[in-house]
Parts: sequence; structure tokens; C-alpha cells
Amino acid sequence: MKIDRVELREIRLPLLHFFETSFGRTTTRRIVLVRVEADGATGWGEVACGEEPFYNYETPETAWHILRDFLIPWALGKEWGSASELAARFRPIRGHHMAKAALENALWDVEAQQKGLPLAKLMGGTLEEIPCGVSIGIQNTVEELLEKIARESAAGYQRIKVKIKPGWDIAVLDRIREQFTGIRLMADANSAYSLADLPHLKQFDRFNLMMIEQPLGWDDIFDHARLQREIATPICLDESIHSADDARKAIEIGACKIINIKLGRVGGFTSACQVHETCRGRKVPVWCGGMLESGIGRAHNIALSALPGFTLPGDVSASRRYWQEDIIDPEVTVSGRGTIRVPETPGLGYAPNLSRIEKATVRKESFE
Ligand code: OSB
Ligand code: MG
Repeated sequence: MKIDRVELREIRLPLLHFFETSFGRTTTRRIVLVRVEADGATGWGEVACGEEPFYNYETPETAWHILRDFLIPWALGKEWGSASELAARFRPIRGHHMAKAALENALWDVEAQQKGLPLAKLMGGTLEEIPCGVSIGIQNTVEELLEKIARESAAGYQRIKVKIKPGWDIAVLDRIREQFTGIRLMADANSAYSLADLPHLKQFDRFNLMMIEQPLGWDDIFDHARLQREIATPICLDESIHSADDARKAIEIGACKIINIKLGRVGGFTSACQVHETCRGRKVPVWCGGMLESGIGRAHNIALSALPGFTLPGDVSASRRYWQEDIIDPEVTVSGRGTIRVPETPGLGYAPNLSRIEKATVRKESFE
């Protein structure tokens, strides 16, 4: 594949409802999209970072810089045998995984089209439909949260994840379990606690959670291993796993029993498949995380979720939970059993809607 042209654009998409985590509230997404033209085919990728450097250090601005000044010049005009070669080429740049993933994943889209394969199949995906959960942010009141849980459970979603932080945790989980005894429930702290909170964190064991996600430091595995020895609830790591090596080390020291794989956080499909292999070989279940993606990132997440080790419901859910109108056709829909069908057409399996993308665009730059 020879990359003839790359286009960067930033779009703004207002969320239907604000999304709040322990690190802050998002109301409108700023999303950098990457469009790659190679051998007459067009591939799309999405930078998954947040607006502010709170989940990790990347922002739309840092991603634009790294793409414009390094990744795109390195990729442009060259012949690539496979998109996985881009991952190898990008290795000298430390970090900036979400910027790298957007370009690499766009080339995977091209490769899948050229090979006439759905992206999921190209990655080794075996599932025909993927199990879906939802991630529900911190709300203004507990009543609003309970209403949302009722609605999503009734819609068929297979597990509910709630965001927690000090002051929005034990009492909230008590209320949830009072009303929803049997649901599959988990909690995501996004690094809101420390080992000093150990007595507090031990109380979580009474809620029968499937797992607690990233309770401690965003860059920690050591303290998580300490914590996992003290609590029965399985720990799932998100923020602190950036590679298959990170996953191996975390599993070996007992820092987690489950791993959330995000394409952006680990640097793209090549790395995500390696993390998946590492976990599968050690019988550690994985699931696909989300970053409030538009349809393009969502389509990539669906393809990843089709790999056989993705045995737990992920955070990949219907477009209409986020957007008035998604930027792909058809939009992502979820069955009454809480599943998404994996597309069987070549490439992404969803068509980017160019006029909607154009309308949402606030800046654009082309590279030939
Ligand atoms: O920690 O999984 C997370 C959203 C933004 C940043 C971090 C996280 C999340 C989510 C939302 O939980 C998942 C989604 O619905 O896309
Ligand atoms: Mg998380």
C-alpha cells in the first residue's frame, strides 16, 4: 500500500448527555479524524483522546502535532506491506499512542478493503456478535443514575458500569444494589483512590461487583498488586496498560485479574492484538473499553471486540446513547439481547457520512 494522501480534521460533536468521571465532565467532544488514501482506497481512523490531558497526557492538540510533524511525514509516499509495519515504524516515538493508533488503524481499514475482508476477520476475529455493556457517568443525583440503570438494563445491555469517586461510591452502590440485586455490575474509579484508602476500598467487596476498574494511580501496577491481595473483587486495569509487556508484568505481579483493552491507549490494532494474545495465553479475560468515540472509532472497537479473548461485555454501545446523529451509516445499533452484530462487509463495515463529517469539521489539513 502506498499512502498518497493523508487528511487530518477536527470535528466537534455535542454529547446528548454530559459524561462525568472522577477527573471531570465532558459535554462536547473534540475529535481528530485521520483519512488515508492509498492505492485508490480510503481508510479512516479516530484519535481517542479526551479534550483535556486528564485520562492520559494526550489532547487533540498534541495528537495533531505528533501526526502532522512526525507520523504523517514518516508514513506518506512509502510502500507498506501491512499496516502492522506502521506500528514498527512509529516505535521510536515514545508514547502518543492515541495519535499513532488513529493513523495505523486507518491503514488497517485500507488493508481490509484491499483484501476484501471485514476488519474483524483480518484481525483474527471469530465472534459474529459482541456482548455489550454500558458505562454510566456520575450524575447530578443518585435518582438520575438509578433511572439510567433501569433504562439500560431494560434495553438489554449485559452489564452496567458506573463511574465512582470518593463521595460518590459506597452510598451510591448501596442504593444500586438495593434496587438491582441481580444485575452484572462493575465500578470504574479512573484512579481516584490510593492505598491510604484501603479500609474504604475493602468495603466494595460487599457489592458483588464483576470487577473494580483502575482504583489506584493511572501509572501504577505495584500498589494495585498490594490492593488485589487485600480485596476479593477482581481488579481490572485500564489506564496503566499500554502494551503487551505492561499486561504481562501486571498479570505476573498479580495487579489485576482482568484487562480493559482500548485501541488508542495501547497504540492501535497491532499492539491491541498483542495485548489480547498475552492475556489469552494466561487465561486473563479482556474486554474492549471506550473513549466516547464517534462512529469511526466505534467501528474499530467493534472489530477488535470480535477477537476470541473478548469474553466479557465491553463499553462499546449504541450510537444513539451518545449522538443526535452519528457520522457513519448505518449507525451502531444494539439488539434486545445486548449485542452488536459484527459487520461482514470489507473494511470498517460502516460508511463515514461525508456531509455530516464536513458539517462538524472545525479545521482540516491535507498532506500529499
Ligand atoms: O475509563 O473507561 C474509561 C470515557 C472517557 C474516558 C475514560 C473512560 C470512559 C468510559 C466511557 O468509561 C466508555 C464509553 O462509553 O465510550
Ligand atoms: Mg476506565
